[in-house]
Amino acid sequence: KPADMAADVWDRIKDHPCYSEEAHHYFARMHVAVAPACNIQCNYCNRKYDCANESRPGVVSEKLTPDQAMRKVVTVANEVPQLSVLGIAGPGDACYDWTKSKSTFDAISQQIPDIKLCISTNGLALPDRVDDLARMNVDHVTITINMVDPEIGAQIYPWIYYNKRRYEGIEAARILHERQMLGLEMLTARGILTKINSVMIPGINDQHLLEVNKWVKERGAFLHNVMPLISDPAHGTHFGLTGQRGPTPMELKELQDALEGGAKLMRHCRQCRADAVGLLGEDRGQEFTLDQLPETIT
Ligand code: CLF
Ligand code: SF4
Repeated sequence: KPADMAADVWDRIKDHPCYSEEAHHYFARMHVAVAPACNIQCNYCNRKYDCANESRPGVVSEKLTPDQAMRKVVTVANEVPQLSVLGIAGPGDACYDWTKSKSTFDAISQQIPDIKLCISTNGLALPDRVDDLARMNVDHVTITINMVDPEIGAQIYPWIYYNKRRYEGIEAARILHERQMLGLEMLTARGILTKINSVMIPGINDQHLLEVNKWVKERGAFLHNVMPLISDPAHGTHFGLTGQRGPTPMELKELQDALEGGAKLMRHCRQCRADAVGLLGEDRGQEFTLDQLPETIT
């Protein structure tokens, strides 16, 4: 246990592969892709990926119903002894279509009471879900926060859908920003551990992420994970089409080094798919596709 960490916090992260660098060598996570829809548009999204909210090569995740997700988790739990965390991280937003995420968590925690529940969101719907998350003992929440300045936000998010209407431009980014900060503060007030994912977009928010780091640290974020934009025109992302490039490994490392001393950094993220299974960096998802799952769980 790190010397500066409280014993109860260590207890809650020591078998979570994303929250503890040490744990990622020994413990596995799995994602169930039960969240198909999203309430915002990010210029880097192609709706195929997840916690990292990224676009990467590969096949589209198989979308699951809560019942299929439950069968998948029980099957994986029987075959992957290192499994400790179940996450909902896409391919859309896990807090938007709440019925699906909530019934998935309920069903799974009934079958496997000791599995840790984890969720990843863009934050827009988050404040409305915090009480449910606390009640379901979800102890790990990731919010993707790419800006704290709506002027910068407007270059990343063309629109959001909120309170039954569509907002665009700076107004949209301001609402998203306010909801993200509110959600983070509410989680911190309830003692839920939070991780902030930020996508580093050169020329748009790279230097600004120093500011983001300060804001989230002040609001109690447990970890800050800065990830490179992966923008490949072949995947049809907006940034791919406009020729926006991602950072070089050197640029990413320079920014991470500049962030040292602020909110604690995560440096071992592997930008997982919405249906990833296994240790970080290992993806056994293809071993557990729907056609390979048992019809019923006994
Ligand atoms: Fe999944 Fe995300 Fe939970 Fe981890 S992934 S919902 S916090 S269990 Fe982890 Fe993957 Fe990086 Fe995410 S390595 S993309 S940080
Ligand atoms: Fe895509 Fe995630 Fe952004 Fe929604 S929040 S548009 S799913 S990257």
